[in-house]
Amino acid sequence: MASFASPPTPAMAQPAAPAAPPMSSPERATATESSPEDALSGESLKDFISSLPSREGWPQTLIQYKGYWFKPGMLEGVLRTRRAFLPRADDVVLATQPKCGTTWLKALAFTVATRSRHGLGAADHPLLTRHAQHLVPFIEIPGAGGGHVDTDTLPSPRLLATHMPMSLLRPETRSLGCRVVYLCRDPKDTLVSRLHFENKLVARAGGAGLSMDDAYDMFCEGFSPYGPFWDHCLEYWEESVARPDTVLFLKYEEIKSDPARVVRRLASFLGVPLTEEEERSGVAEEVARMCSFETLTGLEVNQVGGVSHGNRVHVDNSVFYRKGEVGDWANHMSREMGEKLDRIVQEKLQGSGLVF
Ligand code: PAP
Repeated sequence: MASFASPPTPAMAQPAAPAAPPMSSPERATATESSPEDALSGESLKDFISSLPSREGWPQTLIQYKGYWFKPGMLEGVLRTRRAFLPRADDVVLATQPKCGTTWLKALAFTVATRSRHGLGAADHPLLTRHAQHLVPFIEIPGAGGGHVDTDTLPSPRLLATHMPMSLLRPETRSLGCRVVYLCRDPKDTLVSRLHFENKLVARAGGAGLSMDDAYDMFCEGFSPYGPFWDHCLEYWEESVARPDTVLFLKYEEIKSDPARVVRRLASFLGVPLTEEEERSGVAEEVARMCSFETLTGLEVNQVGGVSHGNRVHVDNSVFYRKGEVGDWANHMSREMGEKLDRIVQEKLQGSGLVF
């Protein structure tokens, strides 16, 4: 396999923000299939988004499309991706629901995949000078890579990221056999992380934050950005069971408990398994150390600066690093709340084999 490249340092982008409004009936996608709206662009795309169901509660109005809830700007990106993004057979897509460890997975996958080009001890290793979020561009959020990244111009094989549900990825993702690494996380910790993230963005814009109780109720209803939480996980889980060669399913908690083991699994899945020599010299442990919360939060690039998404949202680099722990939910919600959310998720996943 050819070596994965780093995306170029991009120029700043200005993604547009559509308005939110009225209701129509939701429709659920069952697989990566095409829809008539995939052909829409410009004003007709905005009109289409305006015709979808919307709901208030989170700092931004969320719009429902094919059973999932999106911030308006994100949905525009999703639909633009459905229309214009061209998958390639050797793409690797890192898929997550927000706050499940995207930054960590990007750091790990990038470091493993590019180690022949970027030596692990190198003083100029990209992980030391660029935010991990900017090393692997999102396909539906072009402005999140530290500026605009045109994924069409990246050389193959591409390492890409998405928060999109499996059913909304371009149909070719499956038909071409693109590899997908999915990372999920205990829903209680995901919710706590989401709440802190939202409130940091709101505080920076001078607004009032959301309470844990309100966020919790909405999350339990399946109403959260890119939610319902359980549907998102379930789609990728089922795909990983049906096609284990093309979908690798990981949990945040398993990386926490044995990061070097996950590094080995990632390397094999990406087609660049660790050699005996690399095993002897502790490459898996070194990658895990380089990508650890402690190492990354100690780097200046992850403490200062940020990315502006047009004039609406400014995202500080540091906002992607908070505690990086398993079980922090217990500091923010009662045991009863935790148990109730566990029950809801268990019920939704019943019979699938996926458990948290
Ligand atoms: P995104 O989906 O919006 O891109 P994402 O990286 O998934 O963000 O979420 C950030 C969470 O991952 C934070 O969790 P917390 O709020 O519970 O602390 C962040 O701390 C955690 N995180 C980021 N990098 C690492 C890392 N290297 N190791 C462990 N956790 C990490």
